[in-house]
Order: sequence, then structure tokens, then C-alpha cells
Amino acid sequence: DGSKLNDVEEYVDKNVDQPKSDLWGIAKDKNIIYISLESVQSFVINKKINGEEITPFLNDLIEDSYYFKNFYHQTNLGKTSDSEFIVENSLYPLPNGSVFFTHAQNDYHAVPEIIKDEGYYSAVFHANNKSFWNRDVMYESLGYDQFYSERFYNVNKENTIGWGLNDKSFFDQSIKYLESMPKPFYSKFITLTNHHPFELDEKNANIDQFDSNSRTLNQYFPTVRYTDEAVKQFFEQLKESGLYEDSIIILYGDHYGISDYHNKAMGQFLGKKITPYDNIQLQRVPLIVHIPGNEDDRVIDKVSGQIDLKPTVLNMLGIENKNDITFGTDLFAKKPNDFIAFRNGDFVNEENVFTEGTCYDRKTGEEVDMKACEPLKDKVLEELGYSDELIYGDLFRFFDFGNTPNNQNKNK
Ligand code: GP9
Ligand code: MN
Repeated sequence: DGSKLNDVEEYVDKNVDQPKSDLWGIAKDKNIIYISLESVQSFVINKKINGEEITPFLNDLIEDSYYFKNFYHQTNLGKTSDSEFIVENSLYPLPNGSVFFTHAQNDYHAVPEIIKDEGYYSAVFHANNKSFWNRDVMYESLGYDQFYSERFYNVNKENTIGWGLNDKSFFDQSIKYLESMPKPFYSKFITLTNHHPFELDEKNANIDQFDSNSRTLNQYFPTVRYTDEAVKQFFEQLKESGLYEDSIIILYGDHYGISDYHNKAMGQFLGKKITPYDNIQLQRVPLIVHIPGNEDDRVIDKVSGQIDLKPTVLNMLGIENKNDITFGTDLFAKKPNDFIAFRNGDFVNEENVFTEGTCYDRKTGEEVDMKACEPLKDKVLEELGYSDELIYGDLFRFFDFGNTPNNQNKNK
């Protein structure tokens, strides 16, 4: 009922600030191109293997972009689908199962729906079966106009790696759809090649494997490199097609690729013993915001997470979205985030990392008195609970967004 919604609104009004940043409106009427980098974690950025950069293109791109080096994925069992859910809604994923499966018929107030009223066309590109993660159903609820799934691609033995169509062919075959789309558009490309178990034939592997007792970690580096090369090729094609200048390109890692099961090998690669603190720090994934022609490029070290992308993008587009419920805040706004919450109640803020019941100093990784983490512990659980209530109760049904008169899944 509506009274529960009041509680959530009250909490968000009190606790989630929505300041405007200097970048307000910088993307006005531009295309948005999201690239979801399958299983890419930040620990590969600016790192080498046998003298070779793992991600030479991303490393270069970072020099010419905003790079958030303390950006965390916040996904749970829904993996890629959770990352999509968080990014589009600025809500948390569910504690058990993928919300893409369990609550696909809910009312949402996702970015594709909000920007439809500003004349934006929206599409997802992902060369997997459309019903994987129940995407075909969920994308309608999120307000997407078009889903270029596997059936829009020519997939054969030659262009298949691991789970399906390789990333290079995926981008190559996508560009014609992108060119013919109504402008401005809001688009999302979901890569696939760098997926567990990170299989890659020798002729496509352009850097060495790592040498450890973990086959998974060993194979990870050449497939990450493959995706890096595919993204490089995509940027070239965007430039050739003339779309590049009018677009803002946002790349992010969807979730970890290497689980803590491989900590011994990971410790060998990083040259240290992996502690619970390190396990949290390994949940960092790259976030690169590339604005063609922008000279204000820098590395931003504030603590941030996937939950912040929706308000960030809406602010960049210059869209007033006052009447909404989001748990994240604009990444470019001055005020630092209070905290980044993980689904199990662990959290990170500027000072501390809290995990496995222990409080750490975020900068040094040293254990500190629990007093430092105590005040946020309950607040994080409270916030996760409010997000869950919204989803379980389908509370957006009762919400008056005010600024969007026709927000009822217009693409249905
Ligand atoms: C499947 C792709 C990978 O379509 O998104 O899914 P994941 O296993 O990473 O959730
Ligand atoms: Mn994934």
C-alpha cells in the first residue's frame, strides 16, 4: 500500500542528497553509449603481464576521460542482470535471485523511460538469446524501445568464442543498427567474450597467460585483452561513422570475473596476501566517462558505485528528475557519497571498509576499532531494506512522478 511508500520517500528525502554538478547538461541532446565490460575488474588497469599492458586501449582512453578508480560493482546473484538493474534504476539488487526474473512485471522509473519524454530512443545490444536473464520481458518494463539480441546477428562457428559471438564481430555487426537509429539515442552494449571460464584460442590471444595454479586467473588476461581490442575497434568505427562527436561513451565493469576461490593465485599476481579487506577492494571495476572534445580529464578517487550512474547520466543530460526515488548520487557533484553498500551489508566509505564483521582503514587496509564503522552498519541495512520494500511491494505503482505524464511503458 501507499503508506510504505511514504516511509521510503521520507528516508530518501532525508538521506540522499541530489546536488547538481559542474557537468550539469554537458550531454544535452547527445547520444549516450554505455559499454558493459563483461567481468573486467580494475586490478588489470595499467598493469602488465610479461612486460605487455593488459588493457592498452583502456589505459590510453583513461588519459582522455574521467576515470573513477574507486568505483565498485554492487551486484549479487543476478550478475550482469543485477548490474543492469542497478545502473538503470539506482536501486539495489535483491538479496536472493535476479530481480530481472523475480520482478520483471513491476512498474519502474528507469532511465530509458524517463528520457523518452525528452525525445530519446533507447536500445540494448547483446548477442545472446533474448530470454537470457529474462531480458526481453524486463527491458520492456524498463522502457527500452529496442533489444538487438542474438537473432539480429550472424553467429557462426568462425565468429564464436566461449559463450557466443565474439566481441569484435559483435561491435562490427552492431554499428549499422546504431547508424540507422533515431537520434538522439541512449544505447547499451553488453560484451561477452571475457566471461568465465575465459576460453580463447591461440590465434586470438595477443598476450601471455599468467602462470599460477589457477587456470581461471591464468586465462583471464588474454580474454580481457581481447575485449580491450574489441572496444578499440568500436571507437574507430564510431569515428568513421560520424557518431563519435555527438556521443558520450561510458564504460563500466559489470561485476568481478575472478572469485575469492582464486585468492592464492591472485595474491601471486598482486604480490601480497589477500585479506578480507583486499577482497572488497577487488570488487572495484573500471568506470570511464569519455566525453569527446572535453579537456577536463582526470582520475577521480572518490568512493563510488553502480548505484550512482542513473543520477549522474540524468544530470549530464540536463534532465530535471526531482520527483524520483534513487539511492545513488551524481558522481561529479562536490559532496562525497556517504557510503557504497554491498548486498550483504558490507560497505565502503571514504574512511573505512567494513566486511566480515571487521572495520578497516580504507587507505591502509589496517584493522581499526569497530567504533568507526558502527554508525553506518545499521544505516546500510536500513537502506537496503527500503530498496527491497520498493521492489517487493511494487511500490512505484503508487508513485506520482509528476514530470512524466505518460510514463506507463509506452513501448508496449
Ligand atoms: C549473458 C551475459 C553474461 O547474456 O550477460 O551473464 P553473466 O553470467 O555474467 O550474468
Ligand atoms: Mn556478466
